[in-house]
Amino acid sequence: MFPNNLREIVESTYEKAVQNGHVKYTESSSKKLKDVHSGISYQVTYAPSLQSKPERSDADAVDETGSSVAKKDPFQEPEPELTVLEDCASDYRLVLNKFPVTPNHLILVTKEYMLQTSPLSPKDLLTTYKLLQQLNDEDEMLRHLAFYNCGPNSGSSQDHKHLQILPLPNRFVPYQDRLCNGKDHFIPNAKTEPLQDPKIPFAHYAVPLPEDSKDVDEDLLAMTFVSLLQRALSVFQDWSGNSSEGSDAREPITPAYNVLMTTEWLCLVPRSKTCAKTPSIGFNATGYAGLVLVKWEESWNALNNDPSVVTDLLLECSFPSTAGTKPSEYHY
Ligand code: B4P
Repeated sequence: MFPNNLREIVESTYEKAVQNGHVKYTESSSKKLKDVHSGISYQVTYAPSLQSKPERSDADAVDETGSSVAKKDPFQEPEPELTVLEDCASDYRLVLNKFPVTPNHLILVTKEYMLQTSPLSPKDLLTTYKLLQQLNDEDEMLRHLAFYNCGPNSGSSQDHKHLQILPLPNRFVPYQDRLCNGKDHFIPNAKTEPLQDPKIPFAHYAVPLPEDSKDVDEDLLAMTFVSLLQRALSVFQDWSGNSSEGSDAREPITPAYNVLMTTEWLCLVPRSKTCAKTPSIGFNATGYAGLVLVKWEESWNALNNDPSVVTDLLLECSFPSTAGTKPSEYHY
């Protein structure tokens, strides 16, 4: 499906693009932290130079004359210097992230314009899985995380459908690894719930993927994804007070979620908002693997003083865990 030397192509395209200024790499410092209450390991990355980067805006941009111009879609015609594969499984392009904090950060972009609010298709899922397989290197202990920020509250800033792929930090163990380790693949159904770590306070729906990659195909990934999406949509249904429980009606929240995938597991996290207030931190899907990007010194200090703050902030931007509760007949 992909060239055997894909990693070399990625690395050489990246090095060239940094040298010629097409990739704007952000310097940062990182620290590993552990929240002993939830058991989550975090890698917190501090990048103060991103403070000046504007937050997501749905308004049109303004040109030098002050006139409104339509927000540009950077994935419509990706810069050739950032393009790793012009054709990826016919429907996609593989490009470098123009503003990475981690080297070799990739984006899988649909050739045809599709919305970032649409669910992942069977082909999106299998192409991503195959890319992860191709990029991972057991001998070098190199693993990758793929993620999809779906909907504005999930931390996405671009509306053209795209998944992202990041090398995981060396020896970093996301909590999903522990949760899924040694367990067989299953498709959650009315009787079997996806895995959630009872010590983690926010909702996170995980399923181990088959150990033998030959068993992984579009159908298996699509059925697994849909079963996780059903759980996430039920969270929004309950939130708006439409469930049989008759909880007080609340302001509805537009459904948004993060999808996280490695070759070992698939995980989905329903999201309520992008940014936590105090201390101020925005999260995309990477946060829900334990990789946290911090732009402000006050936030960096607060997390270093007490890593359990990260878990509290992740909960603030998502929903409480549903571990141990059975779905009702009214759920999706
Ligand atoms: P989105 O899904 O829409 O947004 P995002 O990755 O959350 O990044 P955002 O833009 O909100 O930036 P943030 O300050 O949170 O993805 C769109 C992606 O397209 C972005 O990654 C953007 O860089 C990229 N892009 C925009 N214009 C482009 C162009 N012309 N060509 C190619 N790519 C283009 O984060 C700043 C950076 O750090 C982002 O790259 C983000 O992905 C990365 N990041 C965030 N958390 C991280 C973590 N924990 N570890 C490593 N990197 C992290």
